[in-house]
Amino acid sequence: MIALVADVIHDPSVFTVPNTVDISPTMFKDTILEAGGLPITIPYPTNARLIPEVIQAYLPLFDGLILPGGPDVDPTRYGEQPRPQLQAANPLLDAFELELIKATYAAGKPMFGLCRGSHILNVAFGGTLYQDLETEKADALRHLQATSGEYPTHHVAIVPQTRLAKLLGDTAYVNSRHHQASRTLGAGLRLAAKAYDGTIEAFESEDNDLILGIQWHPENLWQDAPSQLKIYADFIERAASHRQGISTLAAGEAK
Ligand SMILES: [Mn+2]
Repeated sequence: MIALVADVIHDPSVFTVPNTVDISPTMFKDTILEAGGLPITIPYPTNARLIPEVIQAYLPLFDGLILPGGPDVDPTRYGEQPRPQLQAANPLLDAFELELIKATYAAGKPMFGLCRGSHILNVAFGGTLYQDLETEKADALRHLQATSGEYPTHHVAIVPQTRLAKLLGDTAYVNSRHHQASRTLGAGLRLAAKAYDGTIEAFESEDNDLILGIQWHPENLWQDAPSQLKIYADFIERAASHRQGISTLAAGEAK
């Protein structure tokens, strides 16, 4: 069972106040199923005081956790004040995911963060972010692609000897729908891929196989580039292995 954190969005078709819905994008459901997993969406409680007990109740239900894309992370979470280009954050989602990441890691269950999900994962381990790549990083490529998101628009160089390199080889052609990025990596995380402007595009845990963060969206790429599905399949295999008490430290052994 793979848990997917739900985001909350405004929905004008809902005739109540607040008129919001808890959602996870359909492509995650379809990709998890395609890669051999079973998805379950977990919404955060609107009452923040319920977060700890809700997380403890969720934990035994899943084997792996996916942190999907979403709003900007509140920069005060990584020691910065908000710059003008920062977009709306969701402080409740930040609070829920940060606590969920710590609890999931302590429980020894694999986590997979995509886009914002990789940012919150990095911040949870003490990493920092670019609040806005275009204005904060010199000579940045276009990472917020104008082309429809199922098309790849830039290449990434994958670091040899990483778990990701075993899945994809030394390069990948990826989509790019982010205006933020990881700037420095948190404790225990190592670089796994970068764009040609140096932007961190993937990272993974150094001493175990529990963490993978990716800046692109394989769930929109595997239909035309089947190797991208391996990223999900590998994550789901690791989740199953840990459930059975088998630690697959392949990434650590490769060093
Ligand atoms: Mn990118």
